[in-house]
Amino acid sequence: SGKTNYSEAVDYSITGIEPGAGITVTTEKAIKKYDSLKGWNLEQSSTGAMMTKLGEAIDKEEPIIITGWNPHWMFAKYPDMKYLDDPKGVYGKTELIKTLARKGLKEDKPNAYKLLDQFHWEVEDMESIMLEATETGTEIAEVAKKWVEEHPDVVAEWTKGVDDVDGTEIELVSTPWDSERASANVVAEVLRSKGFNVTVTPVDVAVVFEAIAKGDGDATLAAWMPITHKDFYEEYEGQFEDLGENLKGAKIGLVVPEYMDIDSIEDLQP
Ligand code: PBE
Repeated sequence: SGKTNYSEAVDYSITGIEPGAGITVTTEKAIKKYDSLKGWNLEQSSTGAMMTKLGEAIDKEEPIIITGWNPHWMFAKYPDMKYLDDPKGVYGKTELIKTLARKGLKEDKPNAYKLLDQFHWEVEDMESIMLEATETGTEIAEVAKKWVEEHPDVVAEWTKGVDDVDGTEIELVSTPWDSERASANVVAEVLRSKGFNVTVTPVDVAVVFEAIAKGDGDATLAAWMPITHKDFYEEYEGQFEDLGENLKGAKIGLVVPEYMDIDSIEDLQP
């Protein structure tokens, strides 16, 4: 294609995150679908390890291909990065983050259900929390609490028609990424302000879906669709209630530094 061949320099390897992530599952599909990725492998470890390797590669201007996504602070910290085009559409175009509730939540805890149903925010809101937490080294829970205090008008919309309760327990199940730690902690804080006794449990993606389907947890704000969590969603479809999106404009894909002379997954070489 006339582009630089980086295959040997990166050892035919995409630098990825945790084995259970939706983006990991999706990248395994990409490796099967693209001839350009024949013989490649996805190196799985953790989000923290991937970010460390990304930082090291960028310092030395070395090639690296990561599994990237928005919202995340990676593009704030390293603005000179690009998503590789995905002509086969394996990663989709844009993702929604959806709220799912266990069956029966509406009848059992109508005020919690109403608040969860009314919760939605913007990419910039979620990113501002993640960025402040990482830049200042503050716990996301702390930053989320402050965000809630500073946004009374938005919070008033989420709590419209929600009555105060007296210690009703509610369990949010979530994934361990910063994006979902931000949303879960914000909503937990707002639920607490209405008198709920809230637990946030971070687990693997598969366990999030299983817990909601079996009624072990009350709700999640962490379902990335239509691509990222498709397999999990379809496995349990009909066993949970889909409350619709709480955020629009998320994205997943393969991401590289701008200094790499490629634009598409098809510019990689087997
Ligand atoms: N992520 C961030 C997750 C969802 C949120 C894209 C790394 C994943 O399951 O892939």
